Amino acid sequence: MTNNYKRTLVTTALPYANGPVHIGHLAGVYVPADVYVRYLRLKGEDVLMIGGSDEHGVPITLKAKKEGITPQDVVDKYHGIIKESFEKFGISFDIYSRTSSPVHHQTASDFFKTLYDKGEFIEKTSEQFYDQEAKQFLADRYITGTCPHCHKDGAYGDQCESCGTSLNALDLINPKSTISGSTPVMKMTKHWYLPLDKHEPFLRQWILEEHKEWKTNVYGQCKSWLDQGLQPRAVSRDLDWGVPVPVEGADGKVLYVWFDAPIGYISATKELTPDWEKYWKDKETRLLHFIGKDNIVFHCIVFPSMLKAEGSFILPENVPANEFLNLEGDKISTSRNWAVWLHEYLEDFKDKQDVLRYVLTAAAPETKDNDFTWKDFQARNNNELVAILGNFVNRAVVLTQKYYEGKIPTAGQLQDYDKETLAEITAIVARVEESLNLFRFREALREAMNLARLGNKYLADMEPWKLVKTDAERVKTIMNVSLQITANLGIVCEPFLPFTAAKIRNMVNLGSLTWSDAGRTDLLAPGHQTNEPELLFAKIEDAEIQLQLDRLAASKAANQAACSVADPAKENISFDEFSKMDIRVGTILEAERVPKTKKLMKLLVDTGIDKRTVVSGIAEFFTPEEIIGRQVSILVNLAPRDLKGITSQGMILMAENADGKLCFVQPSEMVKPGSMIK
Ligand code: B3M
Ligand code: ZN
Repeated sequence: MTNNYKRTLVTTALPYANGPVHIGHLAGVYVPADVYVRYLRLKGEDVLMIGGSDEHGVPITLKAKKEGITPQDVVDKYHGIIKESFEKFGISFDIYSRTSSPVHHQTASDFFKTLYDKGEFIEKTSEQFYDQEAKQFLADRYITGTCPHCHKDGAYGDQCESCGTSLNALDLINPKSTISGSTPVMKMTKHWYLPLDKHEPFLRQWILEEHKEWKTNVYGQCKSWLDQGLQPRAVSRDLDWGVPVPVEGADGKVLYVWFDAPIGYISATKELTPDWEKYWKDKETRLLHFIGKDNIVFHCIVFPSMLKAEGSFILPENVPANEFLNLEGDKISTSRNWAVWLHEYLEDFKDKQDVLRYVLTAAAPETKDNDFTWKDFQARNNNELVAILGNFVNRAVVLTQKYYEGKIPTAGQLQDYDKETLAEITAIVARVEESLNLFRFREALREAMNLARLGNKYLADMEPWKLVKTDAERVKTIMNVSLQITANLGIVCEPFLPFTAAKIRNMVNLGSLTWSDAGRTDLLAPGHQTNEPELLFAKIEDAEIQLQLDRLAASKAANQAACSVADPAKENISFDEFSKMDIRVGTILEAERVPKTKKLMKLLVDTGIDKRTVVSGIAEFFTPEEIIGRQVSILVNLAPRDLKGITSQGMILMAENADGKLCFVQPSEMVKPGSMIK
């Protein structure tokens, strides 16, 4: 990391304004960014923290459709909710803007125009998915299908959320329109592409050689992208919501949301200060992007390529991306309502913002995915915040009130243990600082808590409440040392627990402290008046936790119910009737699509009895290649029928999954063709 920078610009991923924010957002991006920025501010550095809502793209228009309102209504509603949640949690943005702002539209439009004029795009007319029912091209999240990488269903046209891979819609297996559910057709359309391949040599040098210090998860993802080889990426879309493409012949086309969103960082800085260029165009500015792992490619490869192509901007110095936070062992999911929403948390745990900030930092998914559990939340509050930090500060301040009417006592002759304790304050502060500089926030928080542990142990060993009866002079020294630790906690806790740190500083009556004061052992002069103690943390009871667990259980139950509304049972039949059906295991030998149909596939099946032709309605779900050789269940004594001029002799048994996809009913192990199903 370069140390000779003059200022730092911290950007935080712009959340889509299509829903409220949850603990995953906070843990992955906003709490770590806020910790870091507060730390730099305490050091007196020139730093800006930029945030805002991402208000374009398909996530917004899909939500609008679902709620029956306009995209503008959607973003207005959620921008407000998101902004308020962040404010309440003390996320200290210098500006929290939005990409629907006029400044942003202008900035993004100009940026595109500059690249266009410089010949940095490739213009290409190609076939794209088109929904004939909805009469619309299917960009990004308007299309879903099976991921070509991890083979999970539900991947979007631009990204698979299961494996995090950024996708090209045309590579999806079994693509489906999310608007009408129909299988899309191909239609010609013109778009502009950023030739990432052209920037590959530069990116290799810049990331793989010059930024070996990036976090391993970030560096590794970049390397794997670069090793796979980069392709040109379309930066425009056929949509009516977004920043219009500012060139001739681009009616009905807008900038791709991932093209305009990162430019939002620039627009927001512009809105904030007329001096914005010094943050974006001066080599002595250190640009840092705080993001989650699903955004790595856009911030490390795509956006830097855009900035490089433009030519006048600096590039990020580091991208400290986090992995994902899970909730009670399961992936956080908006659609399944498997999340802890920030606005709901605040209703249940009023004034406990710092508790969540603490838990999310202590269990941050810094190097790997991590799990948030309510039990851990409770335990960390009760055993760490209450028992260690709260307890220590409370004892120090209460005893000072009791013995000295709140005035700092004068320390006498220091004993070895006092000296060691004071020296440890300085050492701990140095370690907190070292970890913060490396973006290791969990470690930094653990060290900060060690300061409270140090104080607790010191008080427990010294027992001033006993000693006061026999050696009141000695107690003055002990209390002085304890209070110096307390004052230091008022500084080192500030980045992590801003509300608590402010209370601590208020109790010891020290207003403006800076990071350079941390580690000092003379922060409180003898005779200095402290204030009445206030409670920092309260115990969280089992019942409060149970309430949260019950709420999650209700979510889970609702989801399961929604997924399994089974058809009612049919009328009973006799065994004789059942045994009339001759169902066998067969093997598919050949398969081909029936021309001019969407659904039908002609199969040649080895039934063990014979080899026969069956027409099956599975063409939307499988390619011929992938089903040849597969064992299936086939009703062989169904009367033959003609379908599109082909005689179908039997029926392949299929089951439908939750997404409406048909799946084969197969024996659990290979059996010989002709085996009866009975
Ligand atoms: N809105 C994706 C997300 O919320 C996107 C981030 C934009 S950052 C420029 O994960
Ligand atoms: Zn995938």
